[in-house]
Amino acid sequence: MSVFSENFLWGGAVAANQVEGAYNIDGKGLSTSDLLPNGLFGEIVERTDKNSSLKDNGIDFYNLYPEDIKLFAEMGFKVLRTSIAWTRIFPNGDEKHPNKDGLDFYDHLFDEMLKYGIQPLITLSHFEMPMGIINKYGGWKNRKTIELFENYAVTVFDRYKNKVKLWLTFNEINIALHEPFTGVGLARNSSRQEIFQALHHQLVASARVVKHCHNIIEGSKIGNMVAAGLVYPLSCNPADVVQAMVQNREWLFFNDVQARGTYPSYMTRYFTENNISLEITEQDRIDLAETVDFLSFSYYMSGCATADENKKIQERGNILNMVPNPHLPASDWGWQIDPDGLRVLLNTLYDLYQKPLFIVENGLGAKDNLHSDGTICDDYRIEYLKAHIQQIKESIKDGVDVMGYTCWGPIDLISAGTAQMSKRYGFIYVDRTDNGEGSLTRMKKKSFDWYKKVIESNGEIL
Ligand code: BGP
Repeated sequence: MSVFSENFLWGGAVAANQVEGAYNIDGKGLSTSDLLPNGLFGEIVERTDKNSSLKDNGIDFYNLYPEDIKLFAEMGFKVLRTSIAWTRIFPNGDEKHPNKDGLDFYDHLFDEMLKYGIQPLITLSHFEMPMGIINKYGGWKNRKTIELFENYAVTVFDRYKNKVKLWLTFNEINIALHEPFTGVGLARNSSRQEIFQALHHQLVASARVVKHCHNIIEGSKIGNMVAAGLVYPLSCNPADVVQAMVQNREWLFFNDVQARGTYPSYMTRYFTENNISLEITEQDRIDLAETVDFLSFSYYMSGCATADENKKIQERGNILNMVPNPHLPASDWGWQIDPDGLRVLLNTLYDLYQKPLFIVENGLGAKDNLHSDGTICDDYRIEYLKAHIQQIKESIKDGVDVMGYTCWGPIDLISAGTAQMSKRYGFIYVDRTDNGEGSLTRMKKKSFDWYKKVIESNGEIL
């Protein structure tokens, strides 16, 4: 018998802005992602016909999704995580009526998944919001954005209530602390006061939407999503241990609010010491009490924390700045690989919140070699995923309730951080280069059959 439950949700995860392309087709409006041709940390550019980006066409999932979903089905996916581009439904964010073409597109997409028995797991906002809301209302710093987001969420809940039962509110909600433009639609030089107020609005919006989801969709489950920035103390010096505790709270705090329904007490101290004073209404407090059904997170790597200023060599990782761990190897992009960290993380989250956990992103971004005979031997990817799934197993044995695992990028896509095609995560290779050349042909990598077996054996054969 497998350690994984019979209905364990195996699958993969992508996001609209990294696969769909069709950035201005069928009435779609401009989103924050369309202004970041070089990725999350690149320059914010004004959108003109001249400054195109790889994301404009992505991997053309907008047109090729039937082929891709067929391949996911062949691997045996039980679930596929993707997002709805808010700007396909409300191009500027504040229209009275939704865009019919946008709604139709997702109807067809979800039908295609359901045809193969693949459950959609849908993120409402994955690194994109309408530029219309930023230009007119100032993004999430304005309370009005809560209402606009609710209206969008209610529209899609109503529309897809018979097709989509699993939802996530905001992708990596903690990104705003590192990249406020993508996170909350604010300028990069915004103050902590402004960012935390915007985040407060986002947390209230998330809680309100959780309530709508429960009311509108029978049998629904909705979770939050945080980038897990797990750090260990760089040494056993107690000062490093304290520093690690403080740094871990920077991302745990979001789980506290979304799973427990109130701000944790340590944030009171943080706000006071940093002269941050949030406007929180009585109604906000009531709204926040509606908590998520499960916690979800992305996990790619861990890092270290130190109190020693000289050792704080900040290396830019995923979205989080961490001190490198001398015991761990790293990916081609310098992300340190730590399967054991996943067990630490799952146990920590379960001990703290006792809610089911869903690993909705995990994977290895690597350069792949396409051989002349059309094969791609991505043993390094298999090794990475195998080691991580092994640690999920250990966690389940520890008693942790894990609902599912959707590894990141089951098909090659445009990377979020650097907007590159060459940073490949997929079991399926896509013929496209960083220059935008290529036929977009899909090809199975060695890992394709491997993952198929993992799912077939419910995690027994790794
Ligand atoms: C997370 C994002 C994803 C994804 C992933 C990998 O932060 O939620 O959108 O892209 O990281 O990052 P990258 O694409 O930069 O390799």
